[in-house]
Amino acid sequence: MERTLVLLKPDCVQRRLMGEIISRFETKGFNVIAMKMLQVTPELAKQHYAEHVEKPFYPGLEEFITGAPVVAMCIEGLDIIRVVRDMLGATNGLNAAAGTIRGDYSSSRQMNLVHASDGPEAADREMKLYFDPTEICPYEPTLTPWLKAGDE
Ligand code: FUP
Repeated sequence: MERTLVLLKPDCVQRRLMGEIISRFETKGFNVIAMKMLQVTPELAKQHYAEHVEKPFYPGLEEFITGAPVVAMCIEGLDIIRVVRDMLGATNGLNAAAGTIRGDYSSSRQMNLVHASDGPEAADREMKLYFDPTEICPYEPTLTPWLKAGDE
């Protein structure tokens, strides 16, 4: 089992797409094990996007990500980091394949609705940025035997 950090960005909240997108992860079979709404501060934005802080597009990105509430989620499942990135699609919604979240709902590079960690180290770092360990609520879903064979 693997965990990843998903952020429903301000455009997702403002466009009333939260339920639709959470539903994609739930119907895929992933476990939501932590979730909260918060307003990202400029300080948190700089930590989250540390690798982009010096880039020319960063000021606009910070203005966007701090401009309305976000929903942070920790979700759990097999190979979840890769699978969720695949479910999101390419960064720019105009390039994202049809059927992916960004491909279906976004026409923007900045307003691409959802963030998800891009590897195990990022997932670990980002989960700690948004959640205290006491806020993570793992559980065994009763439908596990109907999601995959026992030897998978
Ligand atoms: P992703 O891993 O798909 O979330 O994308 P990146 O880590 O490459 O970029 C982080 C965020 O910066 C993306 F959500 C979009 C935004 N971005 C811009 O706003 N302008 C750019 O030129 C590049 C990225």
